[in-house]
Amino acid sequence: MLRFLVLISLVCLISSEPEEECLTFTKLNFHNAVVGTDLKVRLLLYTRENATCAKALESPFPESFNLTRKTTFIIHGFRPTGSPPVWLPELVEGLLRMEDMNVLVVDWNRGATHIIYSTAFRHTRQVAKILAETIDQMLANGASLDNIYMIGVSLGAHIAGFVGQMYDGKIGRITGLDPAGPLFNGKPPNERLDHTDAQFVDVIHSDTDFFGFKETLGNIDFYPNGGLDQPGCPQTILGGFDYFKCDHQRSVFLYLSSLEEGCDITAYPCESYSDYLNGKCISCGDGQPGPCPHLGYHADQWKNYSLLKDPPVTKAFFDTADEKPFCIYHYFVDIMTWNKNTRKGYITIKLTDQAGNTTESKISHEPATFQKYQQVSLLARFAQDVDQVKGISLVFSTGPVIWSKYKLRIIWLKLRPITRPEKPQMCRYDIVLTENKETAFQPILC
Ligand SMILES: [Ca+2]
Ligand SMILES: [Ca+2]
Repeated sequence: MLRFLVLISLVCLISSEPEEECLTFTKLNFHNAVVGTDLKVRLLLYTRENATCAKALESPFPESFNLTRKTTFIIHGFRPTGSPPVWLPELVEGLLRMEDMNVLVVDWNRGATHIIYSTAFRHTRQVAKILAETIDQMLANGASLDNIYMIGVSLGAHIAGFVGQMYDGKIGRITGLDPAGPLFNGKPPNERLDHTDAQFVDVIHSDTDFFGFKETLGNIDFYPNGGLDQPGCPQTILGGFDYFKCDHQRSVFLYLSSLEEGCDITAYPCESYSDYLNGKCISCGDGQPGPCPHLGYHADQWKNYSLLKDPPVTKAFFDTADEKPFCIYHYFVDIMTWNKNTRKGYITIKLTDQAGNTTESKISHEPATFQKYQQVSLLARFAQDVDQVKGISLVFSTGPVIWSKYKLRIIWLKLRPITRPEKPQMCRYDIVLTENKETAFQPILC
């Protein structure tokens, strides 16, 4: 009996398929970064059929590489510690969930891993040339440039730009996630990513004062929270390594949230962040009503609007929450007052739903000026939304004082949902606010 069992196991062992090997991203360490690495580029192919187990993309191409599908390249940046990017698996998985496509992870960890940034920088043109060789082969096998999408992070964004340039800007789309600033700031368009490098170029700037590029680079440039620093990121060196990379990396996490359901980040075309904060840019479409651009994967839905402009360049601003999923909800608060004297100050607003859930607005606008019979529109931004507004409470303040010296007499107030315009507008008439005292009331449908 025992012999029989051994025989059966042996037969099974011989007839079973050899286990498929998955290709993984090159793992290096800080020692490699100190010694430095020579450039080596590997392409890891993921499809819905092998969403978690990459195949090497080598010539001749494997059968699973279906060139009638879209192909998305993911190109990372400088790797000062040699570790694989933490966001990589989530990005691959999210893209494959959105669309039946080929995802090609461009692993140039050997070449990007170095403690000296300028060494990694010097490899960028070479990486672009190697990618162009692959794209040439793809084209020879029936692929179309329209179907090529490149997502480049930091240095990777400029690599995508170099590739796009080689095809005269005919590749479908490039997304730059906080494109690298050092050694690129101030450079002419042919030495960096720019809006002529693809049919559509969208860019997220999340660390313009440190690792990121300062000026606009794409057809649409998104500046979350103004683009310099991100909420929830360490403000001091006590935050450790995160202090250096958190703002920069936020661009990737914002993009990732666009691959999730339930929280579309809306951005507002505007000349400056302060104009956005002061509520000057909430209607999209440059005079004509149009949709507002959405950050991330669906940014290309705004392509035709951005290309109407001359030059085809738009800056878009928005605030985010300090953690996943980052989206916030915008409302306009229109107020008409009838005080005899002009009042300057701030309004804080709280919304309550039937169940008693409350959300409070973030206010960082300049003090508003309330003049008799003149409408003031304030932009209120909430980290959470409530489904049905049952209660509103307002506080009027004139500055860092605690007294209740002034009153603000409101003839009417209107709450207009901007992020979710399908929600009803709520109104209230005849309210008197006493400085620094909370006034709560029930609104009615307008
Ligand atoms: Ca360029
Ligand atoms: Ca910063």
